[in-house]
Amino acid sequence: MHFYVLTLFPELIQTVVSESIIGRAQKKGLLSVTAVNIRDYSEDERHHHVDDYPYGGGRGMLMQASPVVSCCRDVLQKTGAGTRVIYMSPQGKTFDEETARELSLEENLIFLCGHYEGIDERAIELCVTDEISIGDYVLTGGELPALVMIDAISRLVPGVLREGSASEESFSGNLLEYPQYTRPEEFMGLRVPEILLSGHHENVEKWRRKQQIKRTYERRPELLSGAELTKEEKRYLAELRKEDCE
Ligand code: 4FV
Repeated sequence: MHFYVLTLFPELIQTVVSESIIGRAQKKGLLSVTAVNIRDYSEDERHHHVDDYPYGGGRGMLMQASPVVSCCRDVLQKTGAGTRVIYMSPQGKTFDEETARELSLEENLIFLCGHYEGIDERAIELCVTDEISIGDYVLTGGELPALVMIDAISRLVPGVLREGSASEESFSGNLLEYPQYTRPEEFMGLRVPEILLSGHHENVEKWRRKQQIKRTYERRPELLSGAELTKEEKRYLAELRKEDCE
């Protein structure tokens, strides 16, 4: 899988993706991340300007359409015209695990990182296939959102994580993850739940599912509608709801 990040801060991207799991995955040839500097496509030979004042007034500066479109089209030459071009912005569809799974099936992905107050709308019309937001807050640039998405997508690429570890976790099956413990058995007076020391795998599995249902019910009840629960688990959820009403 190949990621292309169109940005005014290529070093920021290279620094982060050369470390840890993504760094190792690149060394193993499982994926690649290429940062492309939009400033290299500025029409302004002398100062390489890429921003200008917004028509109609208003605060801040905007990225000009020309360097963005030239940069994007140059990368599309390499990846092919059908490549998805993702623009990170608060106006986009909110990113989630399902979107990460969908995008992890692509061969190439292009991320367009805005800066200043954003990008001239015409560049978005001409280049962007998907506008995605990582949350309802405003950042100084699209680089961190692009890195968040590359991280979430990369760990779903076969071979990047130890086999199977991506399958039983938060949002897989629409439930939050169960609490986890490691040595020592007692820490500052707090003990690991006995069930986890029992070695009785089936009971451990049951306990973990109950913990997932309880946590999801307490913290993200809206997720439960999409969760597949057994009859016994539905009874347990009903008990939780009943306790709540008492
Ligand atoms: C953002 C978000 C975000 C807006 C203007 C970059 C900034 C600046 N991107 N999810 N939230 N982008 O705040 O994706 O250009």
